[in-house]
Amino acid sequence: MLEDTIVAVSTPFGFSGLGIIRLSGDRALPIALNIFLPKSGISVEPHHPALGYVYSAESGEKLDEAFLTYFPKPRSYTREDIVEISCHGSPVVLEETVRLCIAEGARHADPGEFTLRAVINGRMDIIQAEAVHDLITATSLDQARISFNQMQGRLSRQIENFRTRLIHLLSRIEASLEFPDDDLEISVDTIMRTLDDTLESINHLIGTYELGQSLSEGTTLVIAGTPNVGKSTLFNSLLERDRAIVTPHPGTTRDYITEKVFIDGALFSIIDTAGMTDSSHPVEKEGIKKSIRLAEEADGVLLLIDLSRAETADDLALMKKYGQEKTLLVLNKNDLPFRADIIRISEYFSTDQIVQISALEKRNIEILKKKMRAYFTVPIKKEQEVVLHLRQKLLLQCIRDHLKKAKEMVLAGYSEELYIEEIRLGLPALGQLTGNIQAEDVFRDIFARFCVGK
Ligand SMILES: Nc1nc2c(ncn2[C@@H]2O[C@H](COP(=O)(O)OP(=O)(O)OP(=O)(O)O)[C@@H](O)[C@H]2O)c(=O)[nH]1
Ligand SMILES: [Mg+2]
Repeated sequence: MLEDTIVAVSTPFGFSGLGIIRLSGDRALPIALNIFLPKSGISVEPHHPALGYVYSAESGEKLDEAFLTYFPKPRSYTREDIVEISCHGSPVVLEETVRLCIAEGARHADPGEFTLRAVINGRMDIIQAEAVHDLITATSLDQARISFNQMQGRLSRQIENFRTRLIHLLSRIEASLEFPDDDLEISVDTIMRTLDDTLESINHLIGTYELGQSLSEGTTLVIAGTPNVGKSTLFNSLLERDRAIVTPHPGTTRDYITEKVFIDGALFSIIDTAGMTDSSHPVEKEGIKKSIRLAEEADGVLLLIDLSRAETADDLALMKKYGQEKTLLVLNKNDLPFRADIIRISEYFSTDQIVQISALEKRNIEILKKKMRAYFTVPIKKEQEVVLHLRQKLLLQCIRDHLKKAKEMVLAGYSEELYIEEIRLGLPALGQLTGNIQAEDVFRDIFARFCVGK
């Protein structure tokens, strides 16, 4: 499969100023020069864009004015010869240019095939390849930063470090078994320390997965409260558009609505719910059940109270229920005269959990947003490593389970042969993390999730 030269459009489909076509493989340059006429003659200097025309040899017709850049192997993304043709971003022109390349002997690339080649040719490992995908699809700057660092190989080095540490441990134990008289004995303390240190680092990485998920999926917040307190009005204010129906009648929202929104660079998934009250209406009842379940599962709750009316038993019950860490108390309708007893309703919350707003007049919405950012999102340290993929987490859990078992065996006084076997069983999982194994099928499976052109 690596013998043929592949081609694809590398920029997204659509009308744009520029669109790039990429060829990779031994015949990348000859194929490109059959469909491209450099203005300066026939020579193309590596790494220097050459201006010219895309043209059809069949009809002799010029199709577009474009730049061609040649990246000879091995200093290219795939470590093969690469040619990039930068045309105008017209889908018709780009597709025709690809067709011309195919007519000259190139093959249309499969999804992710450029990156697959980069991995197979040793330019990057699987974690780095996944990071390329993550960087492109990042939904926040934090996620882009983490992906960039992983693309540069930081997480891969950490995984490689675990592997080297364990292989070193195994070889020391084996040497002590094989040459018992040569003073090579390794103490149980040293074995336990290595296992403990490695386990601690692996557990720490596994623990970051949840943070990774909240970065890519967004922090889920439920807007909860009794009917008519202004939940849907707040939902619309946070989204800055009229998404949910608002009426003066209690019980307007029956089913929940979810929307994603960026607040100060962080992604939130906000859910507007049915007002929680003791309703006997079957539809309302069902909606309320859902609201309660969503609030339990969410990362946080914005509990809304209407300041313009005296607090009800339902309001107080909700405050009691949600007066805990993951809730902000939002006192709404502060444009109207207050009828609620603020001291009484604030009882279950600390002052930094409370904010007064008018969802209708958009008062203090910015303050609420700042509080949401500070209260519900974890600041990411610059150097922090975060596991972003379930695949990575599952493999880390696999190695962790083997190391834990090995540790228990050491403590229970099992023979060295038995517990080193247990450690050895965990090593393939570390290999699979970076792709430090020759399993092309595993690679293909992973890269099939990518888009064409990457
Ligand atoms: N004066 C004032 N009125 C508001 C404010 N927020 C909402 N309202 C009004 O309160 C009424 C109910 O608003 P909604 O947003 O539908 O309330 P809700 O909590 O979603 O109601 P349900 O879906 O029925 O549970 C509407 O008439 C809104 O215009 C506010 O800050 N000030
Ligand atoms: Mg509503």
